[in-house]
Amino acid sequence: MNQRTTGNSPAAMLECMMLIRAYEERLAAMHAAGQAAGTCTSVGQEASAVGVVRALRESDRILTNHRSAGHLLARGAEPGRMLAEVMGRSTGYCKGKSGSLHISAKELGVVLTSTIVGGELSLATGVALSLKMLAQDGIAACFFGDGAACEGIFHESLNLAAVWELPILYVCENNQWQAFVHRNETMRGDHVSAWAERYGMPSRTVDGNDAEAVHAAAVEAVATIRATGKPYLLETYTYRLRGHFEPDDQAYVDPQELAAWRARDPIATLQQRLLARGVLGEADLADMQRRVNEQIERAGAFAAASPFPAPAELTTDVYA
Ligand SMILES: Cc1ncc(C[n+]2csc(CCOP(=O)(O)OP(=O)(O)O)c2C)c(N)n1
Repeated sequence: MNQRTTGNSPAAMLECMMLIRAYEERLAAMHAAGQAAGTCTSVGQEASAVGVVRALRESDRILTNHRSAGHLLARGAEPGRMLAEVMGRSTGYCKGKSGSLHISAKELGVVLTSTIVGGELSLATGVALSLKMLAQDGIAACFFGDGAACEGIFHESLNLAAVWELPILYVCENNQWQAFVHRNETMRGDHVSAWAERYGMPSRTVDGNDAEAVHAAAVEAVATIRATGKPYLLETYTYRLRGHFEPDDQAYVDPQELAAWRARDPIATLQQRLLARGVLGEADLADMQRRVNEQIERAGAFAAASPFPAPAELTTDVYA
């Protein structure tokens, strides 16, 4: 099921978040079993991905970082083609040549996954410039981490976007970690959003573990960009519940901090809320989980049955 055009209701967002979790947990298990290459998961950050992506239009472009599976799946990517990509199969979104760290999907408007930390910031700013110069419909949405925000490229990009009045949504997924370094060691203050003020750019921090709050904030941010043609910085304050990459025993993480954020798991939070509101019953949740599991099973079978690229493919799609 391609969920691209359906669903920014809380229940639809929840199902997509459950799909992202199941996809990444499957991928981690496959890596542990030696069946797939390594990956960086976004477990714990699903509300941020779904809440923002489901506020975008089809004509909008997405540029993202090494934790991109949630952004792609929220945009409607097929889990089978994503798994195939990570497993190096020719049916993957980039014909099996990108792996998880460089995956893009032109047909979904996902221009780039950058594994160069912060690389997507300047490139997304360039995409926004081209949208403006060509008078095309749509805005650019750029996902990056708090670590990327500590790099010079963040400041240069935001300054230029503000001065040139570019239609871009910068989304800082502040997940508290920058590989194995806590953000307390690399920045003063808790919030990246405050830095936008220096560039005369509107910004906001939202609870990144609350899908409905993220979505409402993203809808407002996107509407502001469309109305003004100017950039906006949205910070989703969240937590990376798994390690930096697979495998990672998280021995460097404060167990109390981890436990506190686990208790605020964005999926369990939304499930409980929708149950309490009477929007969903336990049977509905079980149905959702069954559909998600079936999708991931089909995806795994599709990827495993897909061929590797032919040797002649080695030098095709090479631009430089
Ligand atoms: C330019 C560059 N420097 C360092 C790395 C190694 N590296 C990969 S991910 C990462 C941490 C990035 O932190 P953040 O931007 O907060 O994203 P997160 O991993 O927390 O999602 C680092 C240092 C890299 N890939 N690129």
